[in-house]
Amino acid sequence: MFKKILIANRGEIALRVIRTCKEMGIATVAVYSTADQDSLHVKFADEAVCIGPPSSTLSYLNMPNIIAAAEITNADAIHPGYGFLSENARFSEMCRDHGIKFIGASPEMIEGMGDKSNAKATMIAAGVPCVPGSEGLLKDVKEGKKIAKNIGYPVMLKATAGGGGRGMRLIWKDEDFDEAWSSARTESKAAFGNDGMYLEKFVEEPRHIEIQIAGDQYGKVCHLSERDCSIQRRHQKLIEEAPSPFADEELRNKMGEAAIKAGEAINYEGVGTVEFLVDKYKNFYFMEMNVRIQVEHPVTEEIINFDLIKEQIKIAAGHPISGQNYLPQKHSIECRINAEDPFNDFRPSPGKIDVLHKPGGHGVRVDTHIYAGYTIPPHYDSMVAKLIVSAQTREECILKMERALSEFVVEGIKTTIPLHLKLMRDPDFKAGNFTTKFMETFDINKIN
Ligand code: MV4
Repeated sequence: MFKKILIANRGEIALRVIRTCKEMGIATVAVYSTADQDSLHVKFADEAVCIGPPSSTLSYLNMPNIIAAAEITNADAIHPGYGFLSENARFSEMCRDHGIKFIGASPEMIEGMGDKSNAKATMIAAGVPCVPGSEGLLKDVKEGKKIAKNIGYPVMLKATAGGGGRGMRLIWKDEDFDEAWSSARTESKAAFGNDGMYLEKFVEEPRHIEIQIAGDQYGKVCHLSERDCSIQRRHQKLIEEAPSPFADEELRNKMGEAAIKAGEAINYEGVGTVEFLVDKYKNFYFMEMNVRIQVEHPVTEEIINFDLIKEQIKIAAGHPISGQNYLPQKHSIECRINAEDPFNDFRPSPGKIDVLHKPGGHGVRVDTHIYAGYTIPPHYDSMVAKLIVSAQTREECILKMERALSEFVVEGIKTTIPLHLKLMRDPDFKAGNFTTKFMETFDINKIN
């Protein structure tokens, strides 16, 4: 087992990893920017190294500085958390070259799954259901139009280097193809330095349901049930839950088996997530594979009573997985609390937290790095806490979340807590009646 792990991240996930390391008897090294000097991850780690100024590019994305921090502290592994360098092939390679274990995917895996068109081709070959569309990249606009006519409009034009909806265009008719093609390519080239495009039939009003998997160094892959992440706004998830209110036992088993096939096809090692689009008929299609731990991993931990970070570290150290699948024993919901004003177009609201009261009680978990007196710096992601509740049924879970949200007091900044309270009281949310379009029509000022 590793003796010392450097955590190349900040905020709640840095703290989350430090906690598991402590429980495993592993020493920890925090890295921090000058804006994060007073952060809890710095205080709770055994050692801390400043890696640069506030700007992420110069600190949390500064690969030479982070490698140097690992070398001077003698860390034998680096945990990247999510975001930042977690899916950076060059960083994974740098770790390998310096004899430091990267607790995440190999450079080859990151590159293979980071290219969406390539990932899709791999999944088709493995027999994982995918949305009908182009076979690989489109050669030119002419080929795109021809395939669109064949599969039928509406179609989705997607950037192979994309993700989070960037470089993606929904096209309803042939006349709109040229404009979508050139603007998507320009956007994609500017954002990723790659303008490769592929095409798919548009899946209308889908749900976003993803399967958590784990694979070990000996070729064994298992699934750990699904999460429903359909409640999102502009590709930012707001609420995640497990199990999905839309999934029955049959869908769960089918999607689980497809995700295992996906993991086996690429010899996946570590914890990962296979994302699917699910239509109203319960047809499901591979969308993307995430080769990192995700923000929403706690809802899976809660329903199967399992520490995913511990599993991730054990797999990286060469331990075998048990090989069995894990089915939901409970229901769990996570609300992402952001320092944003939900009444003012989600405008960021960094600043000093004057008063803080975190909710507690049975089945209530708060993953956060904030404390009373802490100042949220303006340089990073606006997520400041994850409120995770679990109960025997979805109905109890929603009531518990409503109770926990009503106890959560954060003064000094605006947060999305009032939005979540409204969502917990929404009849369609309560009925499990939602798709990825839910937030487009949700009105926070609506009176139920
Ligand atoms: C789609 C789709 C409908 N049909 N592909 C959005 C981000 C990227 N990962 C893929 N996305 C979508 N791909 C086809 N063929 C709809 C979306 C989509 C979406 C997917 C998951 C969660 C939220 C979403 C919001 C808008 C569009």
